[in-house]
This record gives sequence, structure tokens and C-alpha cells, in this order.
Amino acid sequence: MDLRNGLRPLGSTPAEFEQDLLSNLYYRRGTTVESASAQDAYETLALTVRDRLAARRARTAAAHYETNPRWVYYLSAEYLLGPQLEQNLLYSGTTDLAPAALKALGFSPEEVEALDVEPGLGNGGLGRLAACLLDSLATLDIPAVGYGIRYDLGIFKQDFENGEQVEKPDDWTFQGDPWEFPAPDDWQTVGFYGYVGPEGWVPGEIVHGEPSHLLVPGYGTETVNIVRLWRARAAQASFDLRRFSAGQYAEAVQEAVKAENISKVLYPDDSTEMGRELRLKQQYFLVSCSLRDIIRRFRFRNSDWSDFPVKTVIQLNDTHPTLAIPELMRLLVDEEKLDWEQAWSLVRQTFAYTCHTLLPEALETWPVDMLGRLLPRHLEIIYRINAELLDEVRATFPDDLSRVRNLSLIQEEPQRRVRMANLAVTGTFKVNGVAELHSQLLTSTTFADFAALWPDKFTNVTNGVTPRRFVRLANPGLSALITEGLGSEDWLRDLSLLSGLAPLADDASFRARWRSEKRHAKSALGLGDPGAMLDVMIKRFHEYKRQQLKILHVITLYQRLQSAPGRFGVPRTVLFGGKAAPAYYAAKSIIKTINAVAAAVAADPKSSGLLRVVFPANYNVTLAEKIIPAADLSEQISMAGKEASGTGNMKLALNGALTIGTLDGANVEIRDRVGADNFFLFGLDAPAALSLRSGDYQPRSYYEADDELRAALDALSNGVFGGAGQEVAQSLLGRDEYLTLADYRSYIDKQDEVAAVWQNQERWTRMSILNTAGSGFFSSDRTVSDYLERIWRASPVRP
Ligand code: GL9
Repeated sequence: MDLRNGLRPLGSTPAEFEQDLLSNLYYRRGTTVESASAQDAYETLALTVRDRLAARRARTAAAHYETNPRWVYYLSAEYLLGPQLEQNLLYSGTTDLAPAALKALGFSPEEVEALDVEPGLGNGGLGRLAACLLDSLATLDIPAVGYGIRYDLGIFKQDFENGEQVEKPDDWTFQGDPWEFPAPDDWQTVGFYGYVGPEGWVPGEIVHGEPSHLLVPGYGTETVNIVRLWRARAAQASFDLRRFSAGQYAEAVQEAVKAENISKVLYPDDSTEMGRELRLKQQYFLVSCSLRDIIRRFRFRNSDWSDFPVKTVIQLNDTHPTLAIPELMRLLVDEEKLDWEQAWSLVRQTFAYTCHTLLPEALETWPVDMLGRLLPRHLEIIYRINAELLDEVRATFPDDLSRVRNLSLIQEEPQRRVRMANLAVTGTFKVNGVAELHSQLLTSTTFADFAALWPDKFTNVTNGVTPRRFVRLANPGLSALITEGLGSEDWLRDLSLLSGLAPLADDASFRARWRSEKRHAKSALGLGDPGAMLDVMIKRFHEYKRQQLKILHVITLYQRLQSAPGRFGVPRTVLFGGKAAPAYYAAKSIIKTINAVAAAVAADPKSSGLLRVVFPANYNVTLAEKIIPAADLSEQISMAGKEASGTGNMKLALNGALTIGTLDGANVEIRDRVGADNFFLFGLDAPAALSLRSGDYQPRSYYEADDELRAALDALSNGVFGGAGQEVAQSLLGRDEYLTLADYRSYIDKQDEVAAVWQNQERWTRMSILNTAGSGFFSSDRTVSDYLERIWRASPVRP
């Protein structure tokens, strides 16, 4: 009998679902209806839903095995997957069955569904992009696996104490994780330290990697892919039984604790000094486990190494997994005994690299000493790759020492360090930026010398977001209206169909319903007057993103309420959301200042009904899904030339928010597509910002020339908004690294225009509809199609 086809199909009627729920409660959770807690009900519901996807997973895996296809492997240190329950209900077609079944068993669906905890295994846009790409890969039926780290503690929970950010651990698996499939059989061994002897590398420390996976279902198709996450486990021998018996409990487990620390915590980016070596260990742990797993999977159906790049493409999500390049060289040369040239050719046909930044300080480098101590063999390999690279550079550009210096994998001054971005460009066949402008700037600045050496290597793939999570799930009301307007749900798998909404912008009754959906979403958010404009700035806190510019605007509005109410404009709720890296002092001062301004505004009766500032703590995917549908105005106000792409900008435009923004990142493409008339543009563009920044920029001259700016900065300097506000003012009047003062007037004037347009609600709604209609390009399905065409060249396999 063919067991795969002999799977008992899981029912899709309410009675069958209820029966499965009940039997899972008894047999898998081991409890009864009478004694079950809400947590029991939640875990049981998760299993019941998961089973339906697992059946599809089994069929997908069988189809993949039979086809022996080309695989896309996505290597990423971060995945910001978001809550799993609502997604898996939708994708398994059980959204309506679940609450009914819970009620029939006597549970409150709301209470049970609220127990779903999002795995916060990422910091921000980069990790969320990884999750959107996995969703689209599955939806497009592409054989793909995402590899990552199963951090015990995800991104910290943000709380405010006296307006200040404090970080609390995110123990997301405290109650277990019902979505996860452990796969302990597939564990891997990873070495660290040691020396390179005549027989090769002899590691001094051994750690095991134990995988588990989460299901990644496609929407509207049978495919279910996986994301495989590695957890560090100490080798068994590391428990010191002798010491334990002697009562030395801490010493007995010391080695084991050290090993398991590798997957203990997600780094809140590298502006923290803590544990840099541990971060490097994490990176190697991820790539070493994942490559061995990829090779294991290759060997199921293949035996010839020359087929490896035919069957495999590995995408490096930023530089964090770049050690995969020397690691694959090591595996091929030292373990598989391939000669160097053949191995190097295979490696360079296998990997591709996505760069996600323009900030020079975000390009990772590692001290040669540290890398050499932790991974002595890898450093040798990097040196050899570098020697060959520099030979090629000298051959192509004779007597050009500056190019040799710029392209070298090793930075010499002030300390010898390995440049991971240079290694990533050298060891891959394609390098992409994440928006048109970003990719242009990469080849004209950051990687200009590489682009001269290998012009065909560089390409662009503009980011996108999944419309399933960020429209359909987050905004069911608007989704239903879109479906009605377009006459079908096909837009959820082909977002370009949204353009069909454009004619409806001229239909007054459609506009009224559109407006009413926005108001609904605002009421659901529960932030007071749904008639006020909801003006949102939701993103990580960073000076280049310029939350400080937004707060200057709020202070100006507040001051107008005191002294020039006629110039105030329209009722607004200004919403901030986002976290700062724990060691990023300046960003934390901005957070504290926002909370102080919010308190001052709230305490002043003059603001009542006109101005409100809210800053809900702990912005994450769960909260994003509530805020985005409600937003009227989207703040995308980074200094031009700094934001690689942005993806929140896309989510907000798709949900009908109008953007006020600079010509930065993907804002440029959003404006092109929704139309310049439907976008509030302000500020310096990238070339103007660059030239002002590299000339003799004098922030004080703007302060002196502009009364409103001066008043706002004086209030900050005088301590009206606390000591943190004084620090913010000092930094702006001192260096103003990101040209906040230079863009202030243009921003304020544009905000006044925003307020004027808001007063004409028919016009605003028309623009809102046209924003949604024009944003179909920003689906991650389109992003994945571009990756397939320009880089991955893999084909769908339908189960
Ligand atoms: C980022 C860029 O800064 C964003 O502009 C971009 O949209 C995303 C996805 O490509 O990548 N790069 C980066 O390091 N982060 C980004 O958001 N930061 C975090 O994820 C915290």
C-alpha cells in the first residue's frame, strides 16, 4: 500500500473539526473538557489546525522527493514570523470552524486565540522580509527551505518606566510551542577553536545543533514548505558528573551552559558591545548546521558534486551568514577532497547575497585575531580567497593600489579585520540591493570598485510584503471591500489586480464605504476619536530614520495650540511605535523625549480633541497588524540615501494610508506607482543630502532663520521635555548627522498641506483608494518572481 496516499483525510465539516479537537484534547494533550484550561484549549486547537497543514506538508515533501528539483535555500539570522494561529487558520481553511468548535466545547474563542505568542526571532524589516519571502515562495510552489536559529529569547519586550525604554526578556516558548516539529534525528555537530594540524582542523570545542521546523504554508495552493531552526545543545560528555556528585553544581554544568548560550538570545543588532564573539559563534553555528543539512538533502537523490549548483541556490540574507562561503570551501576541500579550483567554482555558482543597508557602520567586520582563534581553518581559507581576489584586481587594474586596498577582504587600519561584505560579494554569483535607489547607490558608492570589476554581478530586487498577512488577515473589513470591488479574491494571489480599484476612486458610495472601513479599524484600535487623522511612525528607532524630526513637528503643533491656534490644522492622533537597540543611547533619548512630549500634550486642556500623542510599548508584528489598517498618514521621513528600502511604507500604502516621505528607499517607487499627486513629498533628495553633508553643514543657521524651529528647539533645550529632550536638542544643534534641521521647514510646510487635504475628506479618500490601487507591485510574490528570474532560476513543483 502507498502509505502517503493512504493518509486518512482530515475532515472539513464542523462536526469533523470538533471531533478532531476533542480527540486531540484527550489523546495528545492528555486532559478532558471538564478540566481543560484555556492554555489546554489553545494548544489543542493549534495541533488540530497544524495537522491539516501537516497532511499537505507530507504531500509536498513527497512531490519534492520525486521531482529532485532545484532548491532555494534562504539563510537568515532572523525571522520575524508573526503570530501563527490566525495565519494557519486562514491557510488551512478553518477560520470559521475553529471558533465554533471551541464554543461547542465551552471555551471562549477570544480568550483562547489571545494565547498565541508570536516568535520574535528578528529585529525589524530584515527579519520580517525573510518571513514574507518564505510565505511567497510557498505560495508560488517553489521548493524552498528557510534556515535560522531558534533563539530561546527573541527580541526583548519593551516597557516604559518613567518614559524610558527598559528591556525585558522574551521567553516565547515558556509554555512550549505547539507549531514546532522537533527533528532531533537530524542533529549536526559544529566545531570551534582548536588548531590546524597536518590532518586538518582539530576543533577545541564541540557543540550540537538540534533542528526543529515550523510549517510555512502557501496560500491558495497545496504546498507547505518549512523553516528549519537550529538550537545549540551541549555534547553529552560536557556534563561533569564527578563535580556534580561533589556538590559543585554550577561547575558541573558550566561547559554545557557555555555551549547552549549560542542559541540563547537574538542580538538586538550590533550596536551593543556585549558578546561579539558569541555573535560570531552564532553565525558560524547557523551556517555550519545548515550547510550540512543542505548537503544531506542533496545526497538523497544526487551523487555528483558538479550537480550541486544545479540543484542548489543559497541566498545569504545580509552578511550574517557569510561564513557559509569559507565553510562550504572547507567541506568540499578538506572533507570531500575536491581540488580548490573546482570547489571555488562550485561555491561561486551556489551562493547569492542580498545587501540590506547603506550605513557603512552596518557592514560587518570581524577582528582577524578573533576569527582566527574561533575558526583557524576558515581564516586560512579566507586568506587564500583574498590572495586570488587581489591577483585578479591587479591583473584588471594594474598599478591601482587604492582599488587593491578597497577590495581586499582584509581591512588593515586601524585594526586588521575581515570585511564580511567583501567576502560575500566575492563568493557569490549575484548581489542585490533591496530597492532601485538602494541598488544604484550600492554600485555607485559602497561596492563601486566591485561593480567596476564584476559589473554583471549586481542587480536589484525591490522588497515586497505578503498581502495575506498585511491586508487579508490584518484588515478583514477592507479586504472584503476590495474583493467586492474587484469581483473576486484573486488579488490575494496576484496583487497587480489591485489596479482595478482605481476607477472606484471616483465612485462616491465606494468612497463612503472605504472611509467607513478606515474608521472601523481606528475604533478597533481604541485610540479615541476615529474622526481625527491617525498619523503613524512605526519602525525601529534610529537617528537616520528621524523620529526626532517627527517630534519637532509635534512640538510645533503643540506650540501653535498655545500661540497661534489658527495655524494648528486638523485633529490628529500621532502614534509612535518601535524599539531602540539597548545600547543605542541617542535613540533611547528620543524615545524618552517622545513620552515626555506625549505627557505634556495630554496634560494640557488646549490639546483636548485636537492633538494626542500615543506610544504603545513593544511594537511587534502582532501590534503592527492592528495599527496598519487604522493609519491615515504614513511617516517615511528618513534622510534620503540612508533607508535601503523600508517595508512598513509598503504595508501602510497597501492599506490606504497616504505617505509623507523623502525620496529614499522604496518611497521612490511607491510614489512612481501611486502617482506624485497622491504622495506628500518633501526634503532633500539623496544627491543634495550627500553634498550638504559632505560640505560645511551648519545646523545652527536653520535654527536662527526659522522662528518655529527655534521655538521648538528652545523648548527642548530649556528642559520643558526633560533631560532627554535637552540631549536631543544638543545633538541637533551640534552635528545633526542626519540633516534634520535642514529638512524641517520643508517637512512642516508639507504637513500643513496634509492637513489642508484632510479637510476635504472626499479628496483624501480618493487618494487613499489610489494608494491601494497603485501598490500591487509591492507584493512579496512579485519580489520572489524577480528573485526567480534574476537570481534563483528555480521552477515550481506542485504537490
Ligand atoms: C533593513 C533596511 O534598513 C530596510 O530599509 C529594509 O527594508 C530591510 C529589508 O530589506 O532591511 N536592513 C537592516 O539591517 N534592517 C532593516 O530593516 N534592520 C533591522 O531589521 C533591524
